[in-house]
Amino acid sequence: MSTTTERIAAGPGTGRRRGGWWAALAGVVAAGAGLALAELLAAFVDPASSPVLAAGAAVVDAVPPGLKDLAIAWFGTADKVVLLVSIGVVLAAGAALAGVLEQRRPPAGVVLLGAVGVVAGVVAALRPGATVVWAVPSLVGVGAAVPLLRALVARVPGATGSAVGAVPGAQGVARREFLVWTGLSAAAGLVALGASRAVSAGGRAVQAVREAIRLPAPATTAPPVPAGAELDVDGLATYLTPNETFYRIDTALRVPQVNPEDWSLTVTGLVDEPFTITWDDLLALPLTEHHVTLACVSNQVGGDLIGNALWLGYPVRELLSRARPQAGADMVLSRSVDGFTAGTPLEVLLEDDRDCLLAVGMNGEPLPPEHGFPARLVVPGLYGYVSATKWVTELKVTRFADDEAYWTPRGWSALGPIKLSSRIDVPRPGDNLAAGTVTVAGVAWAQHTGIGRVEVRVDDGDWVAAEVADTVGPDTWRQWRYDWDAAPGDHLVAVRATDAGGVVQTDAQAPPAPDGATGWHTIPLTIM
Ligand SMILES: Nc1nc2c(c(=O)[nH]1)N[C@H]1C(S)=C(S)[C@@H](COP(=O)(O)O)O[C@H]1N2
Ligand SMILES: [Mo]
Repeated sequence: MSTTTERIAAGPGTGRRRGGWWAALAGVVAAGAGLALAELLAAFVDPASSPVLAAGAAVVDAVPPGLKDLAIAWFGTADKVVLLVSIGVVLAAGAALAGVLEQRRPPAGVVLLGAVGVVAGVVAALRPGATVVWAVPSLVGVGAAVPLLRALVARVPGATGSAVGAVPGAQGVARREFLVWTGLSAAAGLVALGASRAVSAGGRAVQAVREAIRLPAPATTAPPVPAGAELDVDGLATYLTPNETFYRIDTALRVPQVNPEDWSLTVTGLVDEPFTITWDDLLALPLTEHHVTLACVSNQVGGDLIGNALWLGYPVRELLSRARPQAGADMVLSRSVDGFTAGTPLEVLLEDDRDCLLAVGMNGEPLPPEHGFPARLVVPGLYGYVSATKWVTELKVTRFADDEAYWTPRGWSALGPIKLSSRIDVPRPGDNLAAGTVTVAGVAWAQHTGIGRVEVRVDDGDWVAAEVADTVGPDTWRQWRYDWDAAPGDHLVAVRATDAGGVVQTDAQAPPAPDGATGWHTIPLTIM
């Protein structure tokens, strides 16, 4: 055991210190090779059984609602990348620590590595939809990493207690042997990683199936989008949002790859006639087309977690009627392959004049994988977290008193009707604007009720009516514009909407949690 004086004496650049860096490198390489092996096995077991993805998913599920909002506010849709990179940094630091510990206080490094591996295995096996087999990639990975760590640390050059390095004059040989071992281990890890990529070609197979799909023509077509729905203002959100730029929000770190051939939807729970339909059954049914503006409850005032698309699908109402819900039921818990659930009021789904769809198409093509391929729910008027389950495989008719959806115990309201809102898209704060006519434009939405009026206010002036564009119906947003005669100076421009029922958008400011943000979108503009 080293004494304090010895440790102080061993300053920067000494053998001991260098041994520490080598040991850290040994830790990173051993853990990395083990992880790569785990990834390779996970590609066979289930991609979501990968220790990194399983741990990441567990972190996502455990994150308190306030933090989720912050993550979305700071990183937007990049929050997942940020999470995965953070996990990588923590893992690398932990692995380096394990290397150093194993060198200085054996078997502390092995114990640390082993414990992390076992915990990862347990976490993976406890994921929704997981089986005990999901623990295998983590356990085998750590099973390989532990002896590798011992072997590499034993070859750390120049370290006290190191078998080879202790012999004076043998430093060069020792270093070479260590580097050969670490190099080979790292190479093996990279090969395993490459192989895991090749094996998870399952994702590409689903992609190919998706591209080959020709969706049937709708039995009930949507009304054509009127020419007057598009005001053609530069920088204004288009009436229809292209799939490529449609916002994406979900808890999935890796987009679930669901092959329609293996997919089915089961209607179950408090029903007289539970049943299951396959992909072919679904496509053989008369499908309906409908434009719906989807919105996320996490959207801030003025935010962009909202988009409008043409959906193609089968009315959920028909599916439910066929199953014949029992008296007392008041909720449908829809479940995704990835374990996510949403709780939707049964009566909303049964309404005759509300086109709630089990959707298979989005803007004329099969759902993109990240938007729920092969099937998802779309409910006009409700936030996505209580209605829009992607990769949906089960509709369980139940009661709010008996079942809770994913976000409910995480601080979000069980009920989530979309709040009347409006947004300014142009100009942007900071734009160079000259005095004279400045076009202010944006969108306003009150799904399923419809927008009646949009007004703009500059500074402390009066509210003045904006021009409101056409729409296909009440379930989508509407564009609006106002040609403002702008005078030089600093100004605050605000917008507010009134719904088709005469309700005026509130100026009371509320944050997204627990049931949606409110307040008037107000932006500062400087006119030169
Ligand atoms: N399986 C699954 N479906 C989900 C979610 C999820 O996390 N997992 N998030 C919901 C939320 S919060 C929203 S706002 C919408 C977003 O749908 P989009 O990503 O297609 O825009 O999907 C909903 N469906
Ligand atoms: Mo959402």
